[in-house]
Amino acid sequence: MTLAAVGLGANLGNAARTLRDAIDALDNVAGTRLLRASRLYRTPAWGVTDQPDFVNAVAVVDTTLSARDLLDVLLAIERDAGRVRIEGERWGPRILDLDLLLHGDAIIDEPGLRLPHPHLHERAFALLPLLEAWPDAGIPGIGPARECAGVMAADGIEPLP
Ligand code: PH2
Ligand code: MG
Ligand code: MG
Repeated sequence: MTLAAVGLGANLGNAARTLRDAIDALDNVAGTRLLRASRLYRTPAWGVTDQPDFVNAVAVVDTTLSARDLLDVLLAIERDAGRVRIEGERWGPRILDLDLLLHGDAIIDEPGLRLPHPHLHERAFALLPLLEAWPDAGIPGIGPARECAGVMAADGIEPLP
């Protein structure tokens, strides 16, 4: 079994509802058990800032799936939620985004699969919920997630009521 962290995000449609449903879907994946989920957070858009706020969360699972197989499952859950990928589009608004943030201590750089997630250590919207669900999380090749979050502004990030 491997501990993996999944980042959830959405800023189109009923984002909170979509994230809750996606967390349920993760718990129903064969060979995968939901261990913990963070609260849902409202977060200002990062990267491309001219778009609606996001709702973000992190789920921690225990899984027998390889990183690649888990990624394929995440993409299928995104599609089921109505996500349509637009060619060349980066960091734009989305109905549901599921990112594999960590898969055990894997360091992988393959087409479509980079672990740890290449932006995890610089994104408060991912680090804060990760630390809530998994306070001791480590980012392979980088260090404790807590240390990354400690040096980062978290302006405007707040848990949903
Ligand atoms: N996802 C992005 C780009 N920017 N900003 C926030 N706050 N939350 C996200 O999930 C997010 C983002 C691309 O995946
Ligand atoms: Mg993403
Ligand atoms: Mg993604």
